[in-house]
Amino acid sequence: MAAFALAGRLRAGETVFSGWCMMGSPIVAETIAREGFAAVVLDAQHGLWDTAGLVAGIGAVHHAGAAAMVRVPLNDFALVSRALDFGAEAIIAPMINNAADARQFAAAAKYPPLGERSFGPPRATMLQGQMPATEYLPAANSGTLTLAMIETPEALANAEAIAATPGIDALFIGPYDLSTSLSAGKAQDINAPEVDKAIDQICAAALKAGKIPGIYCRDASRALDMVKRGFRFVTVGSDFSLMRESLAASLKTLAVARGGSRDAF
Ligand code: 3PY
Ligand code: MG
Repeated sequence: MAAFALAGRLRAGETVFSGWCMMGSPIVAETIAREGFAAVVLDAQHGLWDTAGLVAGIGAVHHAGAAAMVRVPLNDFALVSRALDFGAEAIIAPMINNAADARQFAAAAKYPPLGERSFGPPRATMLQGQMPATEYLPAANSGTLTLAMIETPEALANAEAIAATPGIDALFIGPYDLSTSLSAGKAQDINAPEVDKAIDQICAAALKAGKIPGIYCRDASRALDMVKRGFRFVTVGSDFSLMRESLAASLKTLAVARGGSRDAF
């Protein structure tokens, strides 16, 4: 795999689809990568990843030919630098609500003069083909990506300022939190008109700043719709949801064949 391939493709204007892994298992992450996704997000916010799992999972995804990305927990800016040192090629940070949050995120992810990332990436340089430190240092700021999640009314109001923050490479919409917060906790409806309008507004804010618009999608058909609306980094399903849907479909087939009973397969 070419060095920093994911950033290269997205910065060149390509559209990239990514898998999403919550189970905290390197083999599950690798399986998603081997099916052919260009990237796999290891979700350490709501998923089950611990530190050792992330190190192994990032290597497994990389060796399967895909870019490993990590979603860090809320406000865990220490893990931003650490996951990049482990070899993640992109970091997704949840609930980036304003330009100050965006600056904190960029500071952890980018080396000076853009940020304050501390230098020490032996695993990342190994995964990038034993790249010497003297090559990694000047290449890493553009070779790795920061995706700021827009998930609240405050973030929506500040989307242009967040996108314009130096060191932020992409806006990434979390439609479920966005719908929850826009409805003040009354609903989780990602198709509600106010959510739909916000989605277009956030996409436009990213494009205006010359940044990458990204969004989380539950399935492939919604992912394709979002690409038509201008998104270029689009995640498709998650290991939990895909596994449950596939198991439910198998059980339904068995139940139909057995006259409607779901007992004792
Ligand atoms: C959201 O929709 O809120 C997300 O964070 C997607 O993972
Ligand atoms: Mg969220």
